[in-house]
Amino acid sequence: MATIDLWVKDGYLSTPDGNSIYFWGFSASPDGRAQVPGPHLVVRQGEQVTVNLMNTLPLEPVSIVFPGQWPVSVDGRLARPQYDQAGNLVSFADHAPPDRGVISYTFTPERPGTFLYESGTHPHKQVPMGLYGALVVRPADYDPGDPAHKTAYGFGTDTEFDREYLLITGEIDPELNNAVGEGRPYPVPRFRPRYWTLNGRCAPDTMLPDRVPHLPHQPYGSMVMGQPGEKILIRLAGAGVDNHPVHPHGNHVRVVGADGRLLRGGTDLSGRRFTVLVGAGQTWDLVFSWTGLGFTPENPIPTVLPNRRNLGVGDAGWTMWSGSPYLGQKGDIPVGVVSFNEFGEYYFMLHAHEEHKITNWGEFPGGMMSMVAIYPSLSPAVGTLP
Ligand SMILES: [Cu+2]
Repeated sequence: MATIDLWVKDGYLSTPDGNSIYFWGFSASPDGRAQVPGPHLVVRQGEQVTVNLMNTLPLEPVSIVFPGQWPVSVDGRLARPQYDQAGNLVSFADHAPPDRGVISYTFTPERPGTFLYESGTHPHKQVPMGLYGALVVRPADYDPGDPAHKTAYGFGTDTEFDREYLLITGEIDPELNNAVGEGRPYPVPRFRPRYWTLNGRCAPDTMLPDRVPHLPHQPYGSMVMGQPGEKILIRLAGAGVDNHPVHPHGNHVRVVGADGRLLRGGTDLSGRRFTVLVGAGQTWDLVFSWTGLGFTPENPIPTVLPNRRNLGVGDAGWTMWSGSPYLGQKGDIPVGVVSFNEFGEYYFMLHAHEEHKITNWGEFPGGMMSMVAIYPSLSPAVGTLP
C-alpha cells in the first residue's frame, strides 16, 4: 500500500529570460515548496494507493483527478462531481475546501503505464496554473535488478529499458497567471502562452540537473542521458491544453505505449517514429536507442581521423572536438585549445517541432527544448525515477 501526501501551495516560477511568474503547485511535504510539475508519483500495479490532498490556497477549492484510474474512491464511495448552490459544476471529483481543507482519494492501478494526475476543479484555470503531475505505474513483476523484469509493461512485453526519463509538457501565459496572483479572473479566451515547458522549465534550464538550488519550484531537469545501444525509456505526458509534436534527433524512437496502454494486441503494434504528437492529456512511452553511424559495441565508427590542420580548433574558436569522430576517444589537447568535449559525449536536440515553441517570449533558443546526450560511459544512477 502506498500513501502519498500532497499539499497545494503557491509560488513563483523562474524563466531563463529573467521572468518570475505566479503559479499554483503540489508539494510533497508541509514545509516543502510548491513545484511544477507536481511530485512524480511512482507506484506498482495492483497496489492500493491513497493520495491525501491538503489545500492551503485561501479561496480556491482543489481536487485531483487520475485519468486512467478507476474506480477512485473517497470515504469508501466513488469520487463524485461537485456543484455550487446554483447547480454549476465546480469539480469533477470531491475537492479539498480552501484554507486548509483536506480530501483523500484511494485507487488501485490495474495496469502499468504512464498517466497524468491533475486538478479536476476549474481545470481550465488550475491546470495551466500548475496543478498537474505524472503517475508512473510499474508492472506487478517489475524488478530493477533483473534486466528481463526491468520493463515498462511487464516481462515479455519487449519494453525493457536501461534508463528512464519522464518529460511533461506544459504552456504558460504569464499574464493570466499573474492576474490570478493579483486576485483577478483567468480569462481563458485570452490564453496566449509565451512559455512552453518541459517539466516546468524552459530551455536552457531544461538541461540543468534535477533540484538545482536556483530553481526551487522547478525541481526536474529534462536532459536525456545514456550510452550507445542502451534502451532509454522516455515517458512523455501532455499536461497542458495544447498539442506538441516532440522528437529527439539522432535516431527514431520506438513507440511502445500510448495513454498507459501497451501497443500490442495479439500482434506487436509498436512502431518507429520521427516525431510523436503529444496531445493534451495524452501520454506516450518511447524507447530510444542511439546506434550512430553503423554503431555496434564491437564496431567503432570506421572513420579516418582528419589531419589536425583541418580541424576547426584553436584560433577558429571551435572547442567541441574530442580528438576523434568516435565517442570517448581522448587525447592531448592541441596547443591553443582550452576546452574540449571533456566526457567525449554526443549531443542531439530533443524539442517541440512547432518551432515558435522553442522560444522564451519570442526569443530563440528556449521553450520546449532539451538535449539527448550519449556518453561513452555513464553511471547507472543516471536516468532513474525516484
Ligand atoms: Cu528537430
